[in-house]
Amino acid sequence: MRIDIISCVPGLLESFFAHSILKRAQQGGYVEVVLHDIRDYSVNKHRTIDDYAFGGGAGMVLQIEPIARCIRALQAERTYDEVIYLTPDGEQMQQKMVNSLSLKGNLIMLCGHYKGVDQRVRDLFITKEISIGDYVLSGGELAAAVLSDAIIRLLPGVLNDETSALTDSFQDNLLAPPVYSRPADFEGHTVPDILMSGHEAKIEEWRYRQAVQRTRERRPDLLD
Ligand code: 6GU
Repeated sequence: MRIDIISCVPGLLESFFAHSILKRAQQGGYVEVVLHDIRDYSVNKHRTIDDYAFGGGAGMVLQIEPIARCIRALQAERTYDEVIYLTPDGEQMQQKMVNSLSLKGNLIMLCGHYKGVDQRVRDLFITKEISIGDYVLSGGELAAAVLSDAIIRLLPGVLNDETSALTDSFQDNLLAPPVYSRPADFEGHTVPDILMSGHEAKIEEWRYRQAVQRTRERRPDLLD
């Protein structure tokens, strides 16, 4: 999989992709993440990428020309399964959506900024619009980081223990059960006996019941 992220502040994302699991995923050849600066595709010598909104109103709008040039340059090199625009008025990101995107080949993610992008970018180039929740961020970069992270960790081989993504919260509409590690006794606070019993089937059953209980308490909407 290759993910091309188009942004006017790509520097925001550089260190994010250079660490931990995302770094290993790229080094292991499971994914290639390429950041693009919209300004590099500006059509004038001042390298401008935004302008006032027609009809007036506050806020600048990202213009269509630099973005069109960038997307077209990418599409001339390879095919993309989706051209995603990260925007608070998009479809809300869910694990199911992430699972399906993790099965795709190449993705473009366009990060909005200011008051948004010229509507014609969305009409002409975008195949999917995604929001990461009902709150407003100052740009789409963090949303692109969230979406990329959620996708990349699902790619086969990326996680050390391949089964661990299967036991994530949300993967079966249940929150994950509690986990414990050493020491078995921290200042009198002990670990549930069942986890120390070595009885695998009983431990699985306990975890399942904990997951259901936690979901009922915290996210009853998931059980509907
Ligand atoms: Cl994708 N972008 C921005 N700017 N704000 C958001 C968002 C995206 N998702 C939730 N809030």
